[in-house]
Amino acid sequence: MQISGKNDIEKIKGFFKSSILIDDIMEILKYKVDSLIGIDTISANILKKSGVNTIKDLAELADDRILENKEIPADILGRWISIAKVIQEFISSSRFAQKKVLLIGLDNGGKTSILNVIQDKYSMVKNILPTRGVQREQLDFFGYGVVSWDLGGQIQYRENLYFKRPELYFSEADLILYVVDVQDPKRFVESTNYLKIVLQVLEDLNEKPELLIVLNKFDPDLKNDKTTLANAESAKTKFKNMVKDYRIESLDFVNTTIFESFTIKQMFSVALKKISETSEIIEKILSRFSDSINGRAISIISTDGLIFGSFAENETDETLINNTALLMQTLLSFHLKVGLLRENSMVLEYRLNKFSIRGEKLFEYSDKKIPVYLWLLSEDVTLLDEKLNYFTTEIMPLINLFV
Ligand SMILES: Nc1nc2c(ncn2[C@@H]2O[C@H](COP(=O)(O)OP(=O)(O)OP(=O)(O)O)[C@@H](O)[C@H]2O)c(=O)[nH]1
Ligand SMILES: [Mg+2]
Repeated sequence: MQISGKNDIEKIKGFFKSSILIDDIMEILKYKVDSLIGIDTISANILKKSGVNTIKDLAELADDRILENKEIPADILGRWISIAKVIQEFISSSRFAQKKVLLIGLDNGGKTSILNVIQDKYSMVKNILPTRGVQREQLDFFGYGVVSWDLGGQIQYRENLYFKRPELYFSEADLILYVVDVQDPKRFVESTNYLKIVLQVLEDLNEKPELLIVLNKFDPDLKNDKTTLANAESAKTKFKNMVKDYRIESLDFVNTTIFESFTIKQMFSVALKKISETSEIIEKILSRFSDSINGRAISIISTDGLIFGSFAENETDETLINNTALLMQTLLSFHLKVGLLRENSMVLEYRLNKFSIRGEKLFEYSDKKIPVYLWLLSEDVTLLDEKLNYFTTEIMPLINLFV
C-alpha cells in the first residue's frame, strides 16, 4: 500500500523552505521549526527557549502561550501555529495514518464477505468459510490505509479467545463495524448481548472507538419487504435500548448487501467519515460554498460510489442528492459501457418539480481515472455555472489536501 506518494509531498512542500528536502512525509512533524518558510534562526531560538523545537511542538502550542511570548508578535506567531496545525492535520488525516477497523458480530453475519466486496474480490465471496479467530488484513480503500481485524464470530471465540486478553484485540481501534444479519431476527438478542460485552470491555479498557451498526443481508429484493423492514426496526430498537447504559453519543445504522457493492462502499464511506476529522473541514467548506449559490445540498462523489464530502441542510436532502447521484452515475456508466455514449458527460441533470439535481464532472482520480462529480441540489442549479470555475480553482485544492 502506498502511504505517501510524491503528490502528497508536493501538496505541503509550499510551506517549507526550498532548501528543505522532504522524503518521508511521516517524519515532517519532527522537523525543526525553521524549516518552515518565514521562520528564521533567531525566531527559532526564541521558540526553543519556550520548549518549541519541532513543527509538532509548534502545532500544539497553547493559545495563551502566544501572548506570553513578547519577542514574536502575536499575529505572526499565530500564523506559524496555524500553518503547523494544517501540516499536522494533513499528516494525521486518515490517508496517512493507518486506521484500525474491527469487524465484529455473530458468526454468519457477513463480515468476511463485506471485506471481500470492499476489495472487489467478488469471486472469493462464494468460497468463504467461517473465520477462525482473528484475520488481520491491510486494506487500501480509495487511498485510505486501513488495517481490518475480522473477528470470527463463532461462539468458541466469543466466549473464550477475545475476552481472556481483551487488550490484544480491542485496544487502539478507531472504528467498530458491528455486523448484524438482518434476515435472522431470532438472533438479534444474542447479537445485542455480544455487543454489550464488547462495549463493557471497551469501557474497562478506556477505549472509545467509533461504532457503526451494519444491517447486512438487506438484499435488493428485500428493500421493500415488510418482514425485513420490520426486522430492521426491531434490531434498531434492541440496539438502541442496549446502548443506553453506555456513553455512546449517537448510534448509527447502515443497510448493506453484498449483492450491491455500492451499499458496502457507501457504508465504508460513512464509517471513514466518522473517524477522519478532515471530513468536518470538507463539510464546512462545502457548506459555505453551498450558501453562496443558494444550494440545499451539495456532494462530491466518485462514479464508483465514494462520497468525498457532502453538506446538506437536512437529512432528507442529503439522502436525496447522494442516492440520485449514485443512480445517475450508474446509468451513465451503463450507457458508456453499451456504447450509447462515447465520452463521460460533463453535466448530468435531473429536474424535479421545484428543484433540480445537477452533477458536474470535477476531475478523475487514481490510475483508473475514475470520474468525480460535484452534485448540487437547488431551486436554481444554473447559479453553479458562474461559480464552477471558482470552485475548481479555489475550493478543490483545499479539499484535495484532505482526500
Ligand atoms: N443473502 C446474503 N448473504 C450474505 C450477505 N453477506 C454474506 N452473506 C452470506 O452469509 C454467509 C456468511 O458470511 P461470512 O462472510 O462468512 O460471515 P462472517 O460474519 O464472516 O462469519 P464468521 O466468520 O463465522 O464470523 C455466507 O454464506 C455469505 O455468502 C448478504 O449481504 N446477503
Ligand atoms: Mg468471517
